Amino acid sequence: MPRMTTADVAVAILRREGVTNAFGLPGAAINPFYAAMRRDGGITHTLARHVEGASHMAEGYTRARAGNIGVCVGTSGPAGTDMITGLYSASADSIPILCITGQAPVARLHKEDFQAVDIASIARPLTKMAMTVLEPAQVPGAFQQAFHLMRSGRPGPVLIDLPFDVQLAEIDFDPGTYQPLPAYKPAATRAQIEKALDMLAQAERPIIVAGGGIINADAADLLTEFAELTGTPVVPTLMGWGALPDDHRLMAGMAGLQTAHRYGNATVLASDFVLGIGNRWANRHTGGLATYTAGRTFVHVDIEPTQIGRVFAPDYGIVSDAGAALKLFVEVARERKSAGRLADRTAWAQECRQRRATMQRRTHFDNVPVKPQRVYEEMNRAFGPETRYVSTIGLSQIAAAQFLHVYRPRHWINAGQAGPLGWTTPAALGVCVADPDTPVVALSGDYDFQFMIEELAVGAQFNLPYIHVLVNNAYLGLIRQSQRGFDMDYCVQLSFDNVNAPEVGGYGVDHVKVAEGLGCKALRVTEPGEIGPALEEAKKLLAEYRVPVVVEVILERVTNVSMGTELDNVVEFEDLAERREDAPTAVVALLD
Ligand SMILES: Cc1ncc(C[n+]2csc(CCOP(=O)(O)OP(=O)(O)O)c2C)c(N)n1
Ligand SMILES: [Mg+2]
Repeated sequence: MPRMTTADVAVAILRREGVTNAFGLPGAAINPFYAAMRRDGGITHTLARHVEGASHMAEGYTRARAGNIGVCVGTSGPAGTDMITGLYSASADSIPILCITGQAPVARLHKEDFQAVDIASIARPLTKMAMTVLEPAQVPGAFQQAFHLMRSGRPGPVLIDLPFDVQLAEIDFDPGTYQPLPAYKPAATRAQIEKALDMLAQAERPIIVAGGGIINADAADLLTEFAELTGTPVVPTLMGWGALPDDHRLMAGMAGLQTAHRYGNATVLASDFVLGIGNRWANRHTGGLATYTAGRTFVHVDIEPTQIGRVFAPDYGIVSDAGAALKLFVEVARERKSAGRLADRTAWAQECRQRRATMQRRTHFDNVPVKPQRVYEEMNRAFGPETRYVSTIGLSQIAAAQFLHVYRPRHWINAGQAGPLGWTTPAALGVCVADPDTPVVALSGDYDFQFMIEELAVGAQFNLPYIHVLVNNAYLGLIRQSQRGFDMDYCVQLSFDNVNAPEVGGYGVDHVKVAEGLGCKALRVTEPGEIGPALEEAKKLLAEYRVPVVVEVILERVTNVSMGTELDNVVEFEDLAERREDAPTAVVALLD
């Protein structure tokens, strides 16, 4: 039996579990683990500039590809606390990441040792397991259990904290016979699917609300097949966006208070039956529950039993992995179709499509300073269906969801629930590591961009090329808009006269200089007509230099983006599209 340090055991297990990449930064207390990674040589390590960045890189890495588990590594004390935000956003969006931290030696844990913090207790509410491994012989079991939990049921993150002496202790371990534990995924029964389909058959205007669970289960094709078989229009949630291509005839638009389409909300309100699959009735999707649920029957399919009924009581709940449920939905629907037992939904689907073709927001503005809507129109022209978008939060992200197009699962990568500012840059880098062959376009407001701007150097150092569209309004735009309710504009301005950069015209930070200083390429545009050419130029720079390329668009300072409090009370601030030229890149052409 080979005898090895538990740090070597941990690395051997990571390899056996399929890990090829890690994101992190070393410190003294995690050096034994780094030494083991070095000895092994099979894990590519990306050195973050901030440990929170490493945790978001791990999230981006997981979110980009089915089956991936991002690993982030840091030392004891502040490294673990820095990664707490990543654990939060991962757990909130059901994303597995494994966070590994160093720790003070076991005998000194209670002595207020240098950088000794009880990270497992801090991480516990945000993880499926958070464990300081005190016994060396427990290390194999801890890692084996970590992978089992991350993959089972509702996916989520795990933290394993390794005291310095535990990492160095030797145990007997045979990597050759190590076997990952099977993941537990509950599956719907045929009787349950039959019942749900019976309920759907009773409806006249059914829709499917497709959540991120479908993406997690890698079941987008099954969703599409089921929607097509039954002719049911699909409303993806923000986390499910891309499960059905935006140009699919049954794509009915997104619903919600912010990241939503007018036609998506109208279709939800017109429906009489909602089949939610792998979704969690997020409050910014539902808005007020009375409006959302009135007059509708609900079936809710979710992998986590305690999610059923958490937000409101559905008429029927099924505990199942989204993929397993959809497989049966397709099977039974196919049988019913060949028996002539499926209702014809053509008229209802056509009605939804008609809404899509008539209820559009205007994107074409020629104003200087640029209106944000125009940026997305230009992005739609410049970036094709192969593009993967990464964004976090703010007016920038909300408008992106309203105006951009997403055609494939995992091509809208967003920290949907937690929305931690600064997430975009490191997450985009993690996405680039996971899939270097697909073009990545990140989108940030100026504040999100400034939060973890140092991570751009990681992209330059490790040649992780992507385009970062930066929409600069020199404002905490979303918060400025929400302060209208308090009749104030307080502590939300990012503008100042930059003594080194009068050319930024009072917008404060010179992002171009900072990005260049960090080893990236950067362009700034101020006119709407310059956006398209700048995006094309960015593609060239990216191909030539293989580093992140920032395209900053100077926006008008104040724009209010459509949002509201209820699905039937979303406030529009701009003229709506009336002619094709008003929304020239809309997927469904506006009916004249
Ligand atoms: C860590 C953190 N603090 C505060 C917030 C609240 N918040 C949400 S959006 C936003 C402003 C974002 O500004 P910017 O990135 O410039 O985007 P804009 O809304 O201007 O497009 C703030 C402060 C947050 N999401 N995360
Ligand atoms: Mg801003």
